[in-house]
This record gives sequence, structure tokens and C-alpha cells, in this order.
Amino acid sequence: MKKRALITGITGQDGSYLAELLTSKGYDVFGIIRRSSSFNTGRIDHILKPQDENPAMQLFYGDLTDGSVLNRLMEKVSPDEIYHLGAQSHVRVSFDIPEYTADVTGIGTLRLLDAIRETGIKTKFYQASSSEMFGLAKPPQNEDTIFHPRSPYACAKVFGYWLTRNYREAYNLFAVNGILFNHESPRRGGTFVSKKITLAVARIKAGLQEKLYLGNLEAVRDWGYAPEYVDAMWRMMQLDEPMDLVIGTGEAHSVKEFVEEAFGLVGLPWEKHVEIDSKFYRPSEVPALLADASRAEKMLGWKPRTYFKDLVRIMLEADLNHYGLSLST
Ligand code: NAP
Ligand code: G4F
Repeated sequence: MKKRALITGITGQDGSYLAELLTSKGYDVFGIIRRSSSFNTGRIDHILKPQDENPAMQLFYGDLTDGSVLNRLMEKVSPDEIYHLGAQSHVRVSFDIPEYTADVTGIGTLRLLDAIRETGIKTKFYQASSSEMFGLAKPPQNEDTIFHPRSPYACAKVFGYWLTRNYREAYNLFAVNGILFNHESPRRGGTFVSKKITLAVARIKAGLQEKLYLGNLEAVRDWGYAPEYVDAMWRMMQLDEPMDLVIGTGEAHSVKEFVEEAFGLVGLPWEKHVEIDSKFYRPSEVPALLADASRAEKMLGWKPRTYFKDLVRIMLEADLNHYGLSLST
């Protein structure tokens, strides 16, 4: 019998890699997408085969703000595993639209968990928790670190984290929190700092842009490679007992180091091209995130394979290719 997985946020960076992974493992994959006035399936079009009689992936319209449709889809799909990746996931934007962020990212998680409880389906639940929840906590951070969220987004994720634990304790649901540190890829949204930098470097190299405007260059992040992180999500769902785990590389670098590395790879002086724009600063910043993922290594046998320098290279190469360039040109 084929396993059935439901993914919220299937059109996002992680959702697209997870859909690839699960279909390659023989799952039937079901995804929830939002209605949009423009196409929003660009990251998954290559695995969507509408002409197939029995497609391995099917999409349904829905929204995390709409509980009734979540209940209906739960009954209709009756998934063995639910990967809840949908969110308003941009930290800076969450200061501009805090109520919406709380509704989608926080209450959206509650709506899903309660749809499982109400319908009584037998399933497992993965919550996309975030290292942002650690906020001001001193690095390195692990599963025992006390949260100190610094944005409406992080507060909403803390709510989702505790709801996931609560439904595990109260209703004996197999529900896990993957506390993932920043992970990037060529599919990363263009307003996150990694992609913003590599795309700008490619465009500057191609002569299409002169300046890159950034905010806080001193912030430090533990950046990993997204395809490896969705593998960790799947492994968590195969555990005998549900548990919460931190996933990250254990290597941290500043935004400035990211800039230096990316510009350095194409031989351009970053100081000539980068300008600071205060609009990209956050009202309260998370200064430094660094994962201690030793428990995940022990419980899942998971280890990162791609570290900072290779990640920057992978992302930059993809953006250069888009403009007909490469690292060797
Ligand atoms: P992403 O690229 O921003 O994708 C977010 C997904 O959520 C998209 O498919 C988006 O749909 C969907 N979505 C947004 N609002 C929705 C709504 N109201 N109803 C239904 N779907 C909605 O995020 P990601 O980087 O793949 O991250 C996946 C999850 O992991 C998120 O929950 C994020 O907060 C969390 N996380 C990410 C990282 C990271 O470094 N990437 C680290 C820790 C945790 P559209 O395509 O239509 O916008
Ligand atoms: O790339 P970012 O926007 O990622 P951030 O805020 O760390 O959040 C990402 O990772 C979280 C996991 O820790 C996820 F939960 C969340 O969903 C998202 O995927 O910013 C990284 C750092 C910040 O300190 C920011 O202040 O880069 C700094 N930064 C400097 N200039 C900038 C910019 N960030 C953005 N987005 N744009 C800038 O121009």
C-alpha cells in the first residue's frame, strides 16, 4: 500500500524539495496551494504531470486561514503523514503584518492540528519550527535552549511549537517539531538575504545592476542546504517515538562573510557595490544562530553534507547560469 503525504506550503522552497523526495520514495503526495492571480507552482511544475491517469502528486486549493477547508481535506486525503510547511515565513515582513502572520503561521498550525483531532484520522504530524524561536538565546542552541523570540514571526512559531507538543501530550498524536536553522538553495525566495545576495552578484556580473542594498551585515546565521533538511524532516517522521530535534550545520557566518564569499567568487570588490539601507533593518534583531544538532545525528543518523562555502557556490552558480554565465567565465 502506497503511503500518502499531505504537504502545506508545497509551492515553497522546502515544499518543492520535499515533494520530490517523497515522490521518489513512492509516496502519493497531496499539496495545498493558495489561489493566486499569477502562477505560483513554478517550483513544482517539473513534478506535476496532470496528463497522468494516476498522478503521484495532486494539488488542492486551500488556505491556512480557512479551517473548514482544512477539515474537509483531512477527510478527503486521509494522509499517513502531514508535513506542515506553510507559513508567512518572512521575519522582516512579520513586523509589517503581525496579525496576519500570527493568523497564518500560528493559528494556522492550530487549525491543522484541530482538524486532525476533529476528523479522528490516524496520521503523523510534522511542524516546521524555526531557530528564530531562540532569538536572543546565546549560541550554540539545542533542544534544551530556552526560547527568546524577537519577531511576530518567531512568536507565532513558538505558539505552533507548543501546540504541537500539547497535541502530542493531550491526544497521543505522533507530532514532532523540526527546529530547523536557516537553509537555502537556488529555489530560495528572492527577498531572503542569501538569494538576494547571489542574485545581485550574478546581475552585477552580467552588467544588469550596479548596487545591492542590504541591512544588518553583522547578523550571524547557520546556513545549510535545503534538500538535506527535507530529508531530516522525513527521517523524523519515521522515528518509533515522536520527538523534537534541532537541525543545522554547526557552522556560523555573518551576512558580511556571505557577501564577501559571493562577490569574491566572481572577482568583484563588494565594497564598491554594497550599500546599507536602514529599511532592511528589523525593529529587533536575532544576532547569532548556531546549531548544536548532535541529538539529531544520534537519533536520525542525519549529518549535513553541504557547508557554507559550497552553499554559496551552488546558489551563485545557479544564478549566473540564469544569465548565461558561470563561475569559470
Ligand atoms: P517559503 O518558501 O516562504 O514557503 C512558504 C509556503 O507557505 C509557500 O508554499 C506559501 O505559498 C505557503 N503559504 C503562505 N501563506 C499561506 C497561507 N495563508 N495558506 C496556505 N499556504 C500559505 O518557506 P520555506 O523556506 O520553504 O520554509 C518552509 C517552512 O519552514 C515555513 O513554515 C518556514 O517558516 C519554516 N522554516 C524555514 C526555514 C528556512 O530557513 N527556510 C528555517 C526554519 C523554519 P505561496 O507559494 O503561495 O506563497
Ligand atoms: O535571510 P533572512 O531574511 O532570514 P531570517 O530572518 O534568518 O529567517 C529565515 O530563517 C529562519 C530560520 O532561522 C526561518 F524561520 C525564516 O522563515 C526564514 O527562512 O535574514 C537573515 C539575516 C537577518 O539577520 C537579517 O537582518 O540577514 C539580515 N539581513 C541583512 N540585510 C537581511 C538583509 N535580510 C534580508 N531578508 N534582507 C536584507 O536586505
